[in-house]
Amino acid sequence: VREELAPGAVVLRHFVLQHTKAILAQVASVVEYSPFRHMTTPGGYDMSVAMTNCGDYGWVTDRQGYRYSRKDPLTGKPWPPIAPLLSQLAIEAAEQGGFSNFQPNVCLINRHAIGAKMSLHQDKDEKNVNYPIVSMSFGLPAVFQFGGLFRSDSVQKCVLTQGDVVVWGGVSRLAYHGILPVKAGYHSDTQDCRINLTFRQVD
Ligand code: MD3
Ligand code: FE
Repeated sequence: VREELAPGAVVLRHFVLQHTKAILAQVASVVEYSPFRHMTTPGGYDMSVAMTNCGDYGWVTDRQGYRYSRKDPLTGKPWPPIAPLLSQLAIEAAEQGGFSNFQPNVCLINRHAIGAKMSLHQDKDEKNVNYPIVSMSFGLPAVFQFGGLFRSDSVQKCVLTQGDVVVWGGVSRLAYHGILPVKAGYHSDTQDCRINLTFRQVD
């Protein structure tokens, strides 16, 4: 089932649903090594979403700015590797979205507790925006907002639930997007949160 959300943005509903437990087990092992933490924006605000990474690089933010870093600033060590199952599924999803040459080397893992949100932003810290971003959602549902190339463009809303995968490529790659505050709820696989994985290729 290939549902086109916008030009270049392909939703694969439930694409990784049968792998949920295996994927969340990999997340748990990443988190043992590189824990979730609330990073600080260059403007000095703590993000409500907690993050960690696996891969050759991780996305980080602090007062110095946004960047990809080979080392986890919290542990001083390299990030743990991306498990083969995760890269394999991300590559398969990218293929379904029409990207046959995707080799993710970053997986940013976001944990949204109840009330956590992500304001409208663009993902533009990656050198080559010809590569897509593949996102996988688990646990509590979230309302995802998706606009255009300008912050002022109108947005469409879309609910992302457990096992949904979205491939963001083409003109959608640089579209403004965000997450509304996660509503209170309980999910048997994640308890009181939403987990989102985004796979990126940064060099
Ligand atoms: C559209 N994450 O990590 S996932 C992010 O739910 C991020 O954690 C949100 O935005 C989350 O940067 C949204 C969907 C998503 C991810 C990356 C995108 C949508 C995107 C990149 C470009 C366009
Ligand atoms: Fe984003």
